[in-house]
Amino acid sequence: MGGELALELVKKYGSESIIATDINPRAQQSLDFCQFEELDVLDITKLEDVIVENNITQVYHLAAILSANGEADPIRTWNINMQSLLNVLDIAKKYGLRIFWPSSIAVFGLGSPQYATPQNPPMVPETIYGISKQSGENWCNYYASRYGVDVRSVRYPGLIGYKTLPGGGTTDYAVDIFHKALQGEHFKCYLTEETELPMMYMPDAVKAAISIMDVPQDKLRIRTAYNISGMSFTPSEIYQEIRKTYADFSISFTPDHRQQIANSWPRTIDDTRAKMDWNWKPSFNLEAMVLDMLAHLPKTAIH
Ligand code: AKB
Repeated sequence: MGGELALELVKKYGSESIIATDINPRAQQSLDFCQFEELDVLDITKLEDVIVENNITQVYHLAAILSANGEADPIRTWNINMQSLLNVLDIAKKYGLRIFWPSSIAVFGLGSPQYATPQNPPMVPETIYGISKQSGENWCNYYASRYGVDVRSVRYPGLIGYKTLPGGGTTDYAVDIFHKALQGEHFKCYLTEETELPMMYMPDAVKAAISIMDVPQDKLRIRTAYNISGMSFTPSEIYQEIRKTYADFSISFTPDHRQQIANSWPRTIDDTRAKMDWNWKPSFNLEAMVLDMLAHLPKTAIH
């Protein structure tokens, strides 16, 4: 999501005002439209230097290990996801920064209602990623109420975009499926055909981040993270939508370990509070998203 968010921020504030950072220096190649710093978010000294030297006022802290990859090394996932957030919150407290930090539908678990999942149901996440996001939400709320840190967050569903390949999430199939359709290959889906999950098209995800950062502070009554909804669909439904353009596209379903994670997540999300507090409204449904993906993907270089 970082590259697409940085691009929108450049359109809004100009390239001189935006610094993208990545632990991997090669990321700079795809971020040549703004400033770039090589940065490991666990390195709090360098993080502080970059912020102070460049008079940074807002930080969008996106770095995290996602749900499926996180299970391979839970302690590393916890350390990276939590320590990076704590570094950012501590520096925000010191310099009065405004922070965006994304949470996820992974905060919910088997005990949460699966349809129209409300803002604050029982939440016992099944993955270490979900545990880190839920703890992160509580840290954000704590820094906001105890120190007045202006931190803002949303619970993203699976994100679908054409500019980058997905990176270790449970919802990644919904991006991979487009690449297979375009390459004329058979798609082996790792979830069952009826596994419905909440999803969002990348332009809506970027819009959510930028618009929650623009809302006057007193409108935001939730400082953990807001539920936000885009669309919900099953593998079978997105396949049928893609087949309207690629009639010969074929699919088979062989659930793996990611099925268990998906089973513990909501099917649909109730985002009433986000609508009420900051006028959240997504622009893309399944049909519009598929058409837009298929229009852009063939022309896009994947990094
Ligand atoms: C994942 O699948 O891990 C992410 C998420 C829903 O947060 N896309």
